[in-house]
Order: sequence, then structure tokens, then C-alpha cells
Amino acid sequence: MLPRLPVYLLISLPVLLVQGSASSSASAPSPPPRTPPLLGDPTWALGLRLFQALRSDSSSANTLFSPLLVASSLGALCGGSAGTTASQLQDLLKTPSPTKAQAQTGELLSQALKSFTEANMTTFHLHTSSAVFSKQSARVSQGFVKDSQARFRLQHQPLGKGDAKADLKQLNSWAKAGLGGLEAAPLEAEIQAKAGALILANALRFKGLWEREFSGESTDLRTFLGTKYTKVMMMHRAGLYRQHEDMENMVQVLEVPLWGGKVSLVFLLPFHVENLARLEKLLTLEQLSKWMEETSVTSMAVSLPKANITSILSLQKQLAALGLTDAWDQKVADFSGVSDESKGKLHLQDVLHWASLELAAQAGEGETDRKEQNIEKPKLFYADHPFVIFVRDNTTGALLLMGALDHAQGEALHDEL
Ligand SMILES: *[C@@H]1O[C@H](CO)[C@@H](O)[C@H](O)[C@H]1NC(C)=O
Ligand SMILES: *[C@@H]1O[C@H](CO)[C@@H](O)[C@H](O)[C@H]1NC(C)=O
Ligand SMILES: CC(=O)N[C@H]1CO[C@H](CO)[C@@H](O)[C@@H]1O
Repeated sequence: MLPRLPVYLLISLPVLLVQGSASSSASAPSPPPRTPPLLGDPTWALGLRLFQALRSDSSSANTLFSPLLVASSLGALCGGSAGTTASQLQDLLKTPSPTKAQAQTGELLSQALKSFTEANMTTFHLHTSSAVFSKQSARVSQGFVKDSQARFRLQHQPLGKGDAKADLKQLNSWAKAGLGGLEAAPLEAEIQAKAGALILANALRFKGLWEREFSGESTDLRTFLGTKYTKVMMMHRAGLYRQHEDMENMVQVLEVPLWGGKVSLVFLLPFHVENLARLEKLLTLEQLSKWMEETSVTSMAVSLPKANITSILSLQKQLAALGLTDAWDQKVADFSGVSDESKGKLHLQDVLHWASLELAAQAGEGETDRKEQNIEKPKLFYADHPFVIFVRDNTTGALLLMGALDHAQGEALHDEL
């Protein structure tokens, strides 16, 4: 392991793609409109709490999940439950400052899911699947199946009659298909599904298409100063982006829109090379809202690693820690809306999540304003060390993905300094 050298010793300035004087510089950028506040949104509230719970396990490296998918699948399950099982599910979807009645949470999630999937292929490449698996359960109500599919894209899948190994194989091959054939590492957890077990599963693979391409000529091989030092391709682009530097907390916030402006990637990058523990302690909804509000359009030279963030998670432990306790217990779980023969049998076994996000250079295709922007004296955003990333839908405000890149895959760097 290399000593942690100050960052300025390890990087030299990137080559910037600045085509200033050549283009007529008339087009003044209009600052993008304000996005709905985070505080009233269940995807942000649940996403942040889950993120903290996942990251409190210090062995976690490269975390990624979709708060929107988790929230909407739990929302669907909530529709099939009653009693304290239902109220605990509702509590998970509560927001600190509800702008709408809690009863409308389902509607909010359903619309966000729809808005998100409609942007497939123009704004991003998306593969996604959600399912509730059931093991030898009593007849599952057709009303529940129809409603969860129509509103939350949650399909019902019976698990086969085989043993735990066969179940695991079925889940893994379902996930691979859901990820559009991605060769992800399989889930290795023990799944001991008893009769009546329900397993919620989400799979999502995402590759954003930028509003402006990170040009191939301006990529180069650099060192990513993650938990291990690796060689990665860095992509560079200069442009006008919303940015904020929090001097006190030493965090840089950057928003980069995807094609069409409907969805943005938001990066939180510590000023210096460090692991993300300090930054993660700062992450509250209030702090995030504040950061987002304080961003302003700035001339930026942005450098991002070409990288994949991939995560395979069981969220059972974390959801239990956040207050979902009854659903797992065969004796007390009440999923009477899923099946009317459920008493003493139907229970939630696990909540599984496969997610992958690719950072690549590509922009979207078609009509858009491709005029080069006139960038003078840009500020640097140089993401060669761990950062936190969000993907949010600007029309609904929903949080599509939340994650952290602690380590970028690449050739290990030997001691050559
Ligand atoms: C997005 O479009 C691609 C290509 O048509 C397709 O394979 C994929 O299933 C679509 N994703 C969703 C979520 O509809
Ligand atoms: C990310 O994953 C995709 C799909 O497997 C692959 O094509 C791409 O090369 C990967 N990128 C990096 C930088 O490893
Ligand atoms: C912040 C931002 O880019 N806003 C966009 C959100 O989406 C609408 C509808 O596509 C656009 O008109 C906004 O410009």
C-alpha cells in the first residue's frame, strides 16, 4: 500500500477540452429550473437511512442501490399487508416534512417509476426488474398481483419446489436477466426459504447518456486513489455546470445533467483524498437540500473515472434495524392482502438488490444544443478519489440511485513513485 500522499503530488493537471474562442459565444446558459424539495420525498428519506445503515458496516466497498425501486416494492407489499406489518412498512416510507398526505405515497412512487422508465434509451440505458418471489405459498391473490404489477412494476414469481440451492440459482438467473445479461457476481447468501416465504427482489442496471459527451480524445490513464490504488481511464470535459464548494465541510457538490435534462447525476467529492466515512456522517436530508440549493452555474473542468459501481445486497438486516420487524416473523406477519390463507405462514424472508451503474463518455442522440460552451478559468472537479453519487429525476424529484465509489476496478498500481 502506498502512503497517502497529498493529492497535488499525485496528479498533474488534466488536459482540458476547451474550445473557447473558435465558437461564437452568444448562447448564455439558462440556469436549470429548481427541482422539487427532497424533504417531502419518500425515496430520499428511505434512501438516506438505508445508505447510512449499509455504510455503517465498515467492510462495505462500492455501495449502490435504487431507493426508488426499494421504496416502490415495499409500497406494493404494504398494499398486501395489514396491522403492524402495514404500519411498519408505512413508517419506512414516511418523510420528515410530508408535503402530501401519506396515503398518496403510493401514487407518488408509482408516477416516479413511470416517469423514470419512460426515459429509457434517450436519457440512459436501463434494464430493470422487480419481483416478489413466493415459496410454496397459499394462492396469491390476483388482485394483489395485478395491482403491484400495474402500479409498481412488481411481478409475482413462484419459487420452484427445490431446495435452498435451487432457489438461489433461480434468483441469480432472474437477476442476470433483469440486468440485461450482465455477468454480475452471483449472490452468495444462504436463502433458506420455508413454505410461505416471500422474497422481494430488485435488479437495475443503468448507464447515463450525458448532455455533452466526454470526448474520447480527452481521456487518459490516471491513478484512482481508492481503497486500493488502480489505473483507470479518466474522462474530461469542460462546461457550465451547477457546482458548490462547501469550504467548512471540504466537500464539492456537482450536478451533471443527462441528455434532455430530465435526469441528473449529483456527485459529492471530498476536497482531499480520504475514505468516505467523514462525508457520510454529514449526510442528512437537510444538509443535502442545502447543498443542492447552494449550487450555482459555474465554469467547470470535470474529470470523472470510467468506472462501474456494482452492488449485490441483502437489505434484510438494515430494514429490520430501521424498524421493519414484524414482516419477517411467521407468527406475527400479516400479509392478508397477498393471500387470504396467509395467517401464520406468509412472511418476508429477504429483500435482495442487484444494481450496477456505468460511468462512460457517451452522450445522448438527437436534437439538442451542441454548441460548445465558452469556458473561461474553469474550476476543477477532479474525481480521482472516492465519492458519493446520486441519480435523480428532475421532474418528480425522485432518487433513482444512490451509491458510493470507494474503489475503481483497474490494474493495481505498483510502487513506482
Ligand atoms: C430499455 O430499452 C432497451 C432497448 O430497447 C430494452 O432492452 C430494455 O428492456 C428497456 N428497459 C426497460 C426498463 O424497459
Ligand atoms: C463497465 O461494465 C460494462 C458492462 O459490463 C463494460 O462494457 C465496461 O467496459 C465496464 N467499464 C469499465 C471501466 O470497467
Ligand atoms: C434541472 C433541469 O434540467 N430541469 C429539466 C427537468 O425536466 C424538464 C422536462 O423534461 C425540463 O424542461 C427541465 O429543463
